[in-house]
Amino acid sequence: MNPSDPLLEAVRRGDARALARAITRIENREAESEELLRALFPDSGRATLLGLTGAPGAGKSTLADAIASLLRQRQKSVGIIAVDPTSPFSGGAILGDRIRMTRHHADDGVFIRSMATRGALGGLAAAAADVALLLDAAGKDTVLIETVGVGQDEIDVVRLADVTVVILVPGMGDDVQTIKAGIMEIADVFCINKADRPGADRVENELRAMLSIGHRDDGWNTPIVKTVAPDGTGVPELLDAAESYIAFLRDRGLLANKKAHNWRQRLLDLLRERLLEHALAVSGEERLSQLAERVARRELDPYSAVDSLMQRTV
Ligand SMILES: Nc1nc2c(ncn2[C@@H]2O[C@H](COP(=O)(O)OP(=O)(O)OP(=O)(O)O)[C@@H](O)[C@H]2O)c(=O)[nH]1
Ligand SMILES: [Mg+2]
Repeated sequence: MNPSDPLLEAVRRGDARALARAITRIENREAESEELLRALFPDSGRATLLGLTGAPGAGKSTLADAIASLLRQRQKSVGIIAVDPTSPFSGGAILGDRIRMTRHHADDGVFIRSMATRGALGGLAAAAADVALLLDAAGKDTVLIETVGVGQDEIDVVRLADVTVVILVPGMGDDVQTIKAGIMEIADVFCINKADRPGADRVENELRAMLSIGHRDDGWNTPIVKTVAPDGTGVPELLDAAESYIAFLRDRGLLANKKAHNWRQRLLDLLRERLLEHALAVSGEERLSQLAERVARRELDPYSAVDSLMQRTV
């Protein structure tokens, strides 16, 4: 890509329309998007990536909004990526995102984008990671990545964050015991949102009991912060807790390790995607379909079918 390409220049300036256009390219997996990201890579690496995950309706969007407002007061620019693997809609606003888009819409310092498409190969987590890189290169100081915490997809999404906040709420049936182990393990900070509702103290006690049993490998004591997102109560403390974790990692020289660990995962994802693309390009979709039909007719076992696809590839 030409270094003086107007789109590249506009993205670097943080121009919202250029960002929207670039993200659409990433989502549609257009060939130029890779060139764009390659060219922008040297500009990235400065933003703090903050993951927010929790059950549907836990208040992720409202919290992201409140955090963005606080960061804006501190003259920081913000990108928000709302990733919803359960929604078939994309390319604009989903659900509550419309509301905050109007709230921050006059402010160039906040860029918000919802993502829901699943690429044929690679998937949503990879696309979200590319968008985070883009916003980072566009000069956003903090990139908030909001995702519904229900399955592997969202665990993949938050894995790209420097710090992950897991949001719980009182009385939604997601008692601490019933929360998926995978989600609990990725929490660097716990947020009990809707603390204005009864039962917040109970959730806190259960969490404390749970945290007192296990210890993290990195020695971090996972803090618990109570918030009421709509009026911003507890949001400064939540941001402090997230920033403390990053400082903790940095002070111990662990931040570079964590980033390398995350990149290792990304590289594996990219490799998987490239190899698959290559294999399918070499063998052809038709050959794949033929083999699938033969397996379905029990003429061929699936392992031999894959072997045959591999042999053509290498
Ligand atoms: N009482 C109370 N309501 C809250 C609080 N935070 C959010 N809400 C409300 O909870 C509802 C869901 O909030 P969202 O921010 O849309 O939640 P979300 O987690 O982004 O939801 P999805 O994106 O649909 O998964 C909204 O009606 C909010 O106004 C809170 O601290 N207290
Ligand atoms: Mg939301």
